[in-house]
Formats: sequence, C-alpha cells, structure tokens
Amino acid sequence: IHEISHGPTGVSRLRLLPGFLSPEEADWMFSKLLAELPWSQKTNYRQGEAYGEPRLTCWFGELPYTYARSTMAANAQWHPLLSTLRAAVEQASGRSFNSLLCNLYRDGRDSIGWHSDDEASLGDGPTIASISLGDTRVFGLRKRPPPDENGDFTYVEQIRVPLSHGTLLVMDGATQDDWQHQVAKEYHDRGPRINLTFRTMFPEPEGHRPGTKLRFTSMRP
Ligand SMILES: O=C(O)CCC(=O)C(=O)O
Repeated sequence: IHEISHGPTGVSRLRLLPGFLSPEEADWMFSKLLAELPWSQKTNYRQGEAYGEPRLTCWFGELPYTYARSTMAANAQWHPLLSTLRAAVEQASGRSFNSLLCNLYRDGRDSIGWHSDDEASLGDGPTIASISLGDTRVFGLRKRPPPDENGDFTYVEQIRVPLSHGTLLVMDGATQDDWQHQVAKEYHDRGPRINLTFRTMFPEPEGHRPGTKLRFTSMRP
C-alpha cells in the first residue's frame, strides 16, 4: 500500500498486488478474453473533431458510460469469466463494483494519454481496481499542479509503476482528484496487453450533460 500524497483533497492511495493471479491463471484468462470479448475501436471527439482511440475497448455495466463526448452503451451481459474476476477483485479490495471498462493495447503503439477517471457519473473519490494481463506496460502517474502553476505539469511529481501479467492495482481516496494517469506509447516492441478496470457508476445527475467532469480537466485521449 502506497500513500502517494496527502492533500489537497485527502489521501491518495495505490494498492499494488503483483501475482494477484498466478501466471497460469493469467495466461488462460488473457487468451480467453482476447478471443471472446467484443473489442472495438471507440470514436471520441475533441473540439468537434473525431478521432479513433489508440486502443480497443469494451464496456460492461447496467448504465452507459460517456467520456470524451462519446458513449459506450449499457451492456448487462457480463462474460462469465469477468463476473468471476469481479467477485475476486471485490473480495481483495473490500469494495463493490457495478461496471467494467476493458482496454486492449494491441502493441507498444497503443496507449492512453494523461487523464483522471473523474466523470461525475463515477461519484466522489472513486475507487478504481484494475487487473493487467499480457505484456508489462508502465502505468504513469503525475500530480496535478497547484492552481498558481496555471496547469503547467513541468515540475510535478511523477510515479511510474510497471504493471505485469496478473497484477491488481487499486487506486482510491483522492487519487482521481489529485493525480492523472497514463499508459504511454513505447518505442520498442510490446506484445498485447489487456487491462480490466472495475468501477462503480451512478446515474448521471439530473440536468447534467453525460460525461461531464467534476471539474475542468483534460479529456481522456
Ligand atoms: O491500462 C491501464 O492500466 C489504465 C487504463 C486507464 O487508465 C483507464 O481505463 O482509465
């Protein structure tokens, strides 16, 4: 358990469990999910311009999920293996989750840019638990600069966590308020990697446009 900062919003905490799944379990789960999940490339919008995400995704949950001006439809048909994994993650983390965003990084050129999981639909101080399968990729975190830095991240604290096959990472407390995270492109060969991010979604607040951030932040690229 790593407390990566205290304030301004509260304690930001990472819980890292390498070997949460044994290599054998992780191997067959990776192959099964790669073959059986309905992977597709989502189209997002930035300043009215459409762009395809540099990764494939799929969504499970009774509510739709909107981010970057585009919506993943509700999908209550959980793959049986994902239901089993959800129960295991709930037991390990002591939290419950009603939704799952799955990411597939096909190779080292696939990525996710700096963002926080802080849409209003995720509630205040959300806990996000993620399982990594496949090739190791570096999970980067950077602290939000204080307001007088005017959004300049040049001198902020950064943390790099390699997430290997079978690792569970739980982010909670103020992590989504005070930090951003990314999985950057790599310039040497990487095999495919699946990341399963369990979260809890709430209905969009009355009168909110779906996908609204809790505050103004950069959008998930
Ligand atoms: O692939 C990862 O480890 C991170 C995924 C992520 O940041 C997200 O789905 O919000």
